[in-house]
Amino acid sequence: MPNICIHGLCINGQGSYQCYCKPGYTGDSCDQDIDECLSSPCKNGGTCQNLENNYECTCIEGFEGKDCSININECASNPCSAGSTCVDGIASYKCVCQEGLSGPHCEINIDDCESQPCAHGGRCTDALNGYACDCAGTGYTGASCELNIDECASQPCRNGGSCFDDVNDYRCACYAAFTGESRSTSRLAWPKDNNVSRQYIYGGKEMCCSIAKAGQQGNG
Ligand SMILES: [Ca+2]
Ligand SMILES: [Ca+2]
Ligand SMILES: [Ca+2]
Repeated sequence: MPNICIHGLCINGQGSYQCYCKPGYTGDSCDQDIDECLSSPCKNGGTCQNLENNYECTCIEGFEGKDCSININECASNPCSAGSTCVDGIASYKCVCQEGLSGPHCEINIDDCESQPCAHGGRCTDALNGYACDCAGTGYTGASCELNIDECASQPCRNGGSCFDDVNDYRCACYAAFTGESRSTSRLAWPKDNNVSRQYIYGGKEMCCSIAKAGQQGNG
């Protein structure tokens, strides 16, 4: 006798029979495979394959799971440099860099010295989203070497001499009776004071500190 219930169990009755189908089959003779793909169980563009009492999804790139409902976290491997923010996408990721960094993985430290921010010949050292200026020897100070140091602050001109600030230097206007060691011999570089009691001397330290010897005063 042929099997009347192809994928099921046949129960004999009074002049009749009843088929009880195995899971996944239907029909009077349990001959029809139920298509589990009809309910579209595969999400996010996955492809469904009908199986016996089951289905199988083939996911597109970037998704996983029985129903392709899991967006794979491409940020899990921490592809962006430290301090940057990784934004997960579909089969992709994007790095949002902190200030001062650039590049696909925020791996490039932007050269903040490129704009030459250190004035007056100060030496620039790049940092993260900033720079440091070494103003040594320039006669200037400040974050960008923008401030002319007041060399008169220490009041180097003695005996009533007037101090004039210069770059990395100062000059004193001395009364004629006084002079001092001078780095520069260019006394002529400065106009003679109409008040003949003073002469300008360029450079030097401890200016106007001593009484000029005969022959040293009033030249020029
Ligand atoms: Ca993803
Ligand atoms: Ca930088
Ligand atoms: Ca100065």
